[in-house]
Amino acid sequence: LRVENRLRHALAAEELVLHYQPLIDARTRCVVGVEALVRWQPLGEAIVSPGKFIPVAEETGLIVPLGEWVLRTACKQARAWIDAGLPRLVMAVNLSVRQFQSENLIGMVQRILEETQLPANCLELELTESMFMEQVERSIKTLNKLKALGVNLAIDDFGTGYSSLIYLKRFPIDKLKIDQSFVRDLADDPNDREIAATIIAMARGLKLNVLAEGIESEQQLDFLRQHDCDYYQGYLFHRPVPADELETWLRKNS
Ligand code: G
Ligand code: G
Ligand code: MN
Ligand code: NA
Repeated sequence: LRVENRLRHALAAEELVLHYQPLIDARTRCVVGVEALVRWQPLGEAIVSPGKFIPVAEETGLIVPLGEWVLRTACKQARAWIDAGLPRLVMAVNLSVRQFQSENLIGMVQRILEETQLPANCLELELTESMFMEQVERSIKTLNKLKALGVNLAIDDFGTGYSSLIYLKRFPIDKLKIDQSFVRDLADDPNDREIAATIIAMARGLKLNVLAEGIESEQQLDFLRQHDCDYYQGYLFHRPVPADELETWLRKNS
């Protein structure tokens, strides 16, 4: 309860900030998008990672206003970068289970796109496999409605869920994000190499884009390049940073 109240206060007191991490096109090595990652910075205290407070927000339902704040802030930022003349980027935003199952999701996304005047194809929503398990038919309807708005859909943490691969065939998905747990030991774990290579080949066969998360070393990158992964993300390229810092870097590097 204490965390819940502090989090409620954080939302009102504007203690939440978004950091942005570049998504890199493997062929051109250019930044083609960013992932928005929420951070909580209580006044005078250290940053709290979302791994600690997103689960609390989920349990208490606070994720709904918090998630709306994240989506609006990210879309506003993407619009501001377009207006500032920077190359067009895709803004990737994580959704939580409760947000995905909310009756108001489609309306909220539509309203925020209108409000911020962000073209729908500049928004990518990151979903996880666990969101689809319970109600497959309902999930497909929701995803179709999101696609009808024109937004992109990515499966985050791919390979870690209790997945049935059926959704790859039936769901209107654009991209798979290979979970960082498979990327971490690519240099020396033959199983991870096999899994990563298989996901990339499968994505290719299904005409889905594929991104590898958590790339930290040249060795990991070499392997992913050899296997023709489409997009890269990780500390090797850039850490998640505040908007102004990213903007400075984009001006220098694009
Ligand atoms: O940035 P970091 O690695 O600390 O993020 C930890 C977890 O929090 C990741 O699983 C990430 O997807 C999740 N996360 C970060 N920002 C958001 C957000 O805005 N909404 C939701 N639902 N999850 C987020
Ligand atoms: O669940 P999701 O994939 O959204 O979470 C992404 C998380 O991974 C973010 O919290 C981000 O800070 C973290 N992250 C991004 N790049 C790297 C990396 O290269 N190494 C590690 N260890 N974490 C990373
Ligand atoms: Mn993500
Ligand atoms: Na992930």
